[in-house]
Amino acid sequence: MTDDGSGRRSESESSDDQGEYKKGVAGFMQRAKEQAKERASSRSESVVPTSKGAEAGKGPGLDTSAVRNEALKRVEHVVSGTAAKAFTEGRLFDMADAISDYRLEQVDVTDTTCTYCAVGCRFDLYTKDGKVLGTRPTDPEKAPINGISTCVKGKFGWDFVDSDDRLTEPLVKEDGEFREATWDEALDRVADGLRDIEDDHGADALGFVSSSKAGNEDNYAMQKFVRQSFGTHNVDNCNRLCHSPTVSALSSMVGYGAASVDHDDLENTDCYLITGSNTTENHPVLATRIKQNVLDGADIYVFDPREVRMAEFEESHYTRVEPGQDTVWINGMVRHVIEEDLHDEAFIEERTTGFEEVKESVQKFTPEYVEEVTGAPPEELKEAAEAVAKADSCCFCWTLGLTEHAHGTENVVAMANLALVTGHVGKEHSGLSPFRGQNNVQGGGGDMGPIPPNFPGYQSVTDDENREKFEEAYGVDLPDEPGLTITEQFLAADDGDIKGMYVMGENPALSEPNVAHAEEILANLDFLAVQDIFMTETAEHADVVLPATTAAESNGTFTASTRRVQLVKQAIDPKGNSKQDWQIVQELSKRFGNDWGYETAADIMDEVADLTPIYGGISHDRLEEEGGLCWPCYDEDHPGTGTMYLDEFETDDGLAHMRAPDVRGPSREVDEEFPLALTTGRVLYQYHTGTMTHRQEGIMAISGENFIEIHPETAEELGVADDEYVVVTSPHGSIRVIAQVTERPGPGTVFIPMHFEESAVNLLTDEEALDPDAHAPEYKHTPVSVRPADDQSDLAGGVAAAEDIEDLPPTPGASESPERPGTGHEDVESDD
Ligand SMILES: Nc1nc2c(c(=O)[nH]1)N[C@H]1C(S)=C(S)[C@@H](COP(=O)(O)OP(=O)(O)OC[C@H]3O[C@@H](n4cnc5c(=O)[nH]c(N)nc54)[C@H](O)[C@@H]3O)O[C@H]1N2
Ligand SMILES: Nc1nc2c(c(=O)[nH]1)N[C@H]1C(S)=C(S)[C@@H](COP(=O)(O)OP(=O)(O)OC[C@H]3O[C@@H](n4cnc5c(=O)[nH]c(N)nc54)[C@H](O)[C@@H]3O)O[C@H]1N2
Ligand code: SF4
Ligand SMILES: [Mo]
Repeated sequence: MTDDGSGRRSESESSDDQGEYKKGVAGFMQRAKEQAKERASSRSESVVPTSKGAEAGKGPGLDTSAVRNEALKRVEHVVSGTAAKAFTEGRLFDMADAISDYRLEQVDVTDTTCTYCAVGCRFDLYTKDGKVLGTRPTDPEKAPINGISTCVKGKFGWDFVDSDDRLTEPLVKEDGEFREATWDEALDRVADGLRDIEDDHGADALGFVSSSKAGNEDNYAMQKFVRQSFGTHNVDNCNRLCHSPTVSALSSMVGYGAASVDHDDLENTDCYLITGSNTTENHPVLATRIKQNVLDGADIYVFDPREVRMAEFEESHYTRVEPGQDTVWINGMVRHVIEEDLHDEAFIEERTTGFEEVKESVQKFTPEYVEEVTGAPPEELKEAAEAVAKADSCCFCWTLGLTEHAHGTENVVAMANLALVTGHVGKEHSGLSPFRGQNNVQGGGGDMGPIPPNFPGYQSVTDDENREKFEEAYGVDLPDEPGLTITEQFLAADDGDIKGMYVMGENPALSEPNVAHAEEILANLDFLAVQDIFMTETAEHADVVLPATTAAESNGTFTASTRRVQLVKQAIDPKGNSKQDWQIVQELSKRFGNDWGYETAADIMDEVADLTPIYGGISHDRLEEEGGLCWPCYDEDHPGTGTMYLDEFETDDGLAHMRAPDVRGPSREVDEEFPLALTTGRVLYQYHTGTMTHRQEGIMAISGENFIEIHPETAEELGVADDEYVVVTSPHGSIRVIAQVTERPGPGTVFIPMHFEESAVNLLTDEEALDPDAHAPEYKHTPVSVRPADDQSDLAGGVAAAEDIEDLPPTPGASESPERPGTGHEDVESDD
């Protein structure tokens, strides 16, 4: 670490480093260019893989036998191959040259953690004069999760940091227009705005949204600000829209709403059951690790309504299921396991409760019944159930395909039952593995307590002892009931019960369900403050906009999907007058009479450790020394916990509690008017509402346009052709997108990604169909109709709210054939 308080280290600090640097960077660039030239002649991999690992077999700890090399090449291919397609040779050479140009001068190198997804890859950021030049693998000891690999976003997705339209000054709205303001003026306006509402309507008329993109320290600060200054628990974040059903099911069944496995378990298990996860596109580096393990002999079973790339992987056993019916096929597997006497009786007896109830409840889910409801062929269901039960170890992996339903919690209950009945929880290389989403949704979105029911570390607000502890620490009285979740905050705002909101690092104007309505709600608030790195669709409605720093300009920690807490280090100075999230919140807190006096993010982590048993032994110093720690880590001598529940579950009686899931299908079935089931999600190149990836030219060139996947049979019935525009209509609105006719979804199911504001898929989704326990929306099932667009003026411009569908004016110039960017769809299909 250097003395300037940032995490930067200089490559020319010591003569040893200097030598290594020349050899390192120069050699790396040379190899990259040579490889690029070699590959330029072959179309599909026309550009360079940039990780050392792409030179197959040279990674640390890897066997260099020919077989192994071939295997590694195949798995690395996904990562480097897609990177190759996303970036032109010119772009890569620019980056190579940018670093080479500086090679005789000082280049700053900072080891840090990726800002995109929760896999938790670490790497070195190369920076110079406030610009991110590129990334390279860091010391593998500091990156046990990814070693030398990163995906296309982690590798190249950094242009947004230096983007011209970054927010660099606080902005206040005057007569409907934003103007720059000093920090003092902007923060005073925020304090006054919030205080006025509190005075007139009470603190419960305020809603706060914290950020899973920001660090643990930022989120700790946010929840403390909300609870201490306003005495409310109305603080939530995007975990609600994502894995809240996972948290709700697992916390009641096994103790913590988190993965029970660590990265080592995930890389070395004997069997995977993966469902509702497009792992290759959304957790790419993890996907390569899984594939490598499968090539080494592990079994893999994939259940998904779409034949995602993990399903196409040669070694995968893939079963297509209808969307929205997961409890049915999972219960069917539980039934078959018990029927075949493959359940783990000793484990069930010693470590669980509820088996008889579960056994009874699954009786009706015969393979034939399962086939009728979900389409899963009986032989495939039985084979998967038997393989999972017989495997020495097994990881049960899921993401949003299970959770984003109006019955997501029940899906996860069913999945946890299967894992428990087969005895695959609480032992090495086995366990429950929800792949978490945002870079820091595990830590910032949950562990740090910016959620209505819990203080940091899942200490319930309804428990008197916990509450007293935090009341004393924060010097306030706090309610003994949970506050409002984000989805409830929007519904309450619609009813006039929430009057003001503060949104840090979230873009609900695009990511909430039924966004036409969500935007209307944001626009009608008495007061809205937004703290972001860009002027988002949400920020446009704000009274005050506060400029935050990106991960490249911040110090702190992110907690990966596998509960591993890792350092994030400041590599460049904040752009303009932007500040780190916790610094902004600390300044604001002063205006409510609470002077926290934190000087660094490390100070905040020390306070977290004091108040939060599962983070009790975590400090920035230890993380620097040990490279990362998995919670629970109770004290300074505790080594952290990789595999959880080895001895007992974290429930009152130490046992896992199975229960019969309540089996419900989608809240609204398809019908004559809306005959197709729409499921929504992501593509490899893009990230959520696009604030970061839309600023990356290379990405936009190949994945710049929204699309809908339609099965050929369905397309024929609808009279829709590949690459032609269609209008998609739900009970909430319509959008116009280009059709990609493909067998990836089944007949009757269509898929649209969530990344594009001009034809936002959330104009179609429903905000009232929520999971009753977790309040997650039903993003994975919306009944829709699809028709060919009449001509190019039909819904040109992309969108219409339900009431505007009848009479749309033609868009000028829309009849000319537009130059369109790619959808990224073709490339994804041909990879692998
Ligand atoms: N490139 C990229 N990576 C990301 C993100 C991103 O925006 N872009 N976002 C991050 C975040 S926050 C998250 S939460 C994760 C999400 O990671 P995923 O959950 O993998 O993301 P989705 O694309 O929403 O994919 C959901 C999967 O569920 C399947 N599915 C749909 N409906 C059903 C159903 O009813 N049942 C079952 N069993 N499966 C179904 C879909 O076919 C798809 O395979 O990704 C993270 N990683
Ligand atoms: N239809 C449909 N909708 C969905 C989903 C789906 O599958 N289908 N998935 C849901 C899920 S799982 C999720 S997680 C949500 C994601 O929804 P959001 O969280 O709203 O999406 P992002 O675009 O990631 O928004 C993050 C915001 O944080 C800003 N930001 C980035 N870094 C920082 C930082 O360090 N500090 C601050 N202050 N701001 C920062 C970005 O500019 C951006 O505006 O979407 C949900 N919506
Ligand atoms: S897999 Fe996730 S954490 Fe790793 S480089 Fe890609 S986006 Fe970043
Ligand atoms: Mo998410």
